[in-house]
This record gives sequence, C-alpha cells and structure tokens, in this order.
Amino acid sequence: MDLSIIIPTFNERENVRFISQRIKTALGHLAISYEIWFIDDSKDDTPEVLKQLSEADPCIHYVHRDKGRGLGTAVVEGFSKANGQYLIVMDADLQHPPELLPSMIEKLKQGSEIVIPSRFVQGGSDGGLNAFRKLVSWTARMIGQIALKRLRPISDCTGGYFGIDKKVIEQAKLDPIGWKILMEVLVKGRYSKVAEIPYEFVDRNAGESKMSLKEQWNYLKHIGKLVLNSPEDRRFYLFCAVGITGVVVNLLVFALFFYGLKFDPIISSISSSFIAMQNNFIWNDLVTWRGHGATGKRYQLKRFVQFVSVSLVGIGLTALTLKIFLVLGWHELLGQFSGIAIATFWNYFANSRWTWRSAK
Ligand SMILES: Nc1nc2c(ncn2[C@@H]2O[C@H](COP(=O)(O)OP(=O)(O)O)[C@@H](O)[C@H]2O)c(=O)[nH]1
Ligand SMILES: [Mg+2]
Repeated sequence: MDLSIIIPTFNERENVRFISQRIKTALGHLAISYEIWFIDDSKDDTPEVLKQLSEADPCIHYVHRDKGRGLGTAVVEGFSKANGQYLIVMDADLQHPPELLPSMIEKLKQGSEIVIPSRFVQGGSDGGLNAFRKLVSWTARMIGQIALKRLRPISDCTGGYFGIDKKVIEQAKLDPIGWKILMEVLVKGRYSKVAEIPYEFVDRNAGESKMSLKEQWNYLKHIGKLVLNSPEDRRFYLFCAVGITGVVVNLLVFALFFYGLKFDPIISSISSSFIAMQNNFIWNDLVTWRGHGATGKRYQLKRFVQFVSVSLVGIGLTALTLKIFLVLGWHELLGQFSGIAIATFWNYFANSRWTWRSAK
C-alpha cells in the first residue's frame, strides 16, 4: 500500500461522502494504491454513513470509538491502522482541499519526510478563518514556536493537514493532548527534510467547528508536556530556573553580609554576586548541561572560569542596555529588566556554545 489518508471525524455526516468523492477524483489519475481511514467519535449518524461508504468502496475503512473523544488520539489510532508507506492527515470538512494530494505525494516521493500544506508561505492564505480566530491562531503559533525549537522553522506548525513518511514516527511514542498532532510529530519524529507548499484554507463545507476554549487550554498543556519531554527545549528553562535560584542566593547572602556582619555595602554586593555565580555554575554543571563537560576538577575549574567570563560580559550588556534607556529618557527599571533579558539570552547562548560546548 502506497498511501493511507487519515481523517478524524466528529459529527460530519454531510461531509464524509463528499470528501471521499473529492479524494477519489484527485487521486484518480495517479498510479498509486491508497486507503482512507475515518476515525470517528461522532454522536450523530456519521457512523451509519461511514458504514455504507465502506461497504460500497473497498478503499474506505472506518473505526467508530464510543468512549472518549479527541482529535489527536483519533489520528494516532489512524496511524496504527494505516498500511501505507505514506500517511496523510486531513480534516473532513473540506477546509483542506484534496486537490493538493498529488503535489504532497510528489514531495514525499522526492524525499521530503514531512510535507505541510501551509497557509503562510507565498501563495497560501487562511481566508477560511474570521479575524478573531486568525489572532488566536497566530498567538498559539507564536507561543509554540517560542517554546519548542523544532517548530521554529515551520511556518504552519499548527495546521491539521500534513503528510509524512511512515518511518518518521516508527520510533516515536506519540501521546498528544488535544488537537495539534502535527506539533507532536514535529517534536518527536525522526526526519531531516520538511517541505511546505502553499494552500488556501477555505470556509468549512457543512456542519460546525469543534474548536473551543477547552482546546486552547489543551494546546498549552500539550506544549508544556512537549517541553518537559524534550531535552533540547527543557535546557533553556532549566537555565532560567537556575538563574532565579541565583537571585535568591544573591539577596540572602547580601542581607547576611550587610545587615548581619555589617560589611561595607559594595563589598557585600560584590561578594554576594560572586557566591551567586558559584551557585549558578554548580547547578548548571550538575543539571542544565549534565553530562556535557569532561569530568575532573581541572576541567570543572576551566568551565567555571569560562562561565564567569561569560557572566561578566552579561553584566556589561545589562549595564549598556540600562545606559541606552537612560540616554533615551526611558524608565530605568524597564532598562534594567530588558538588560537582564538580553544578558540571559547571551549567557545561555555563549555557555552552550563555549562553556559546555558538546551541548547542542
Ligand atoms: N475523531 C475526532 N475528530 C474530531 C474531534 N474533534 C474534531 N474532529 C474533527 O477534526 C477536524 C477539524 O475540526 P474542525 O471542527 O473543523 O476544526 P477547525 O477547522 O479548526 O474549526 C474535523 O474533521 C472534525 O470532524 C474529535 O474529538 N474526534
Ligand atoms: Mg474545520
């Protein structure tokens, strides 16, 4: 079997017949074998329609799930049923034009392991969404791309229309929360080449959208879970958490030296910063970049010197940012805060490329 098309359905009685027909027409002239799998959680009579369709056409199969619902798990179930070398996922409501299937298959045949019809490359459009849904969708994509490195190069990482070579997910444990199964595949799959092709996302054919506030919340939970499970994404957040422990240590030691031991304020400030830096180094060495540096005191000392040098540049960057804000007449606290943010990125970047170099 060359191709399996997986279509999750929830109350799509008017659409399933239509989409089967359009797929058949779109693939008619291609010399490939294919099957369609509807994974259905409907509460209406969609399963009866699917039964008729599958009896009339041997290419069409369906599963009706009585218990639970969820788009993501429906697609995973479809993956497990599929026999094709290539797997394409699409919605039932014709917002994903089947006419695009031949070019998607072409890309997969040419060696792209993932192909994504994108609303956001030149020639594409998301005209099928109203202004509010567009804004929500944009915000969701931004959050995803900030949190997860593997989503960054992809313009349309939250769409429901995509194709993959089966080997991409052979080793992956897919366990999506909610809707965005493509995000799950992009973060957990094994692949090197992704192709995006433009398409126009149009209005839904019949029935109504099942997108809801609960699904937006699920999306955030899904991102959180992916970040926790992905070492490359988790590292930056660990680094920030270590930074926060550093601030606490810094303040406590400062209070001890200044109020408790009655040291000079500048001496208290410099020594508490230095102790906080040691705190941060130890945690970063033990946790954030665990296993990414040679063992032994000598190497550790070398890394400490590197870490301190990086931090000194960071302190300089913070001061410079503050200075720029002061010159422009902007608020000094905002300046210091922006400086800290810039220094955090700098410190992370420089430490991962230099101090703990073997880390990616
Ligand atoms: N199996 C299954 N399919 C679902 C579920 N929720 C939505 N779908 C299907 O997922 C696709 C996209 O849903 P839709 O409501 O059109 O979302 P929208 O395009 O973002 O407004 C459609 O084919 C729906 O029938 C679900 O809980 N289970
Ligand atoms: Mg839709």
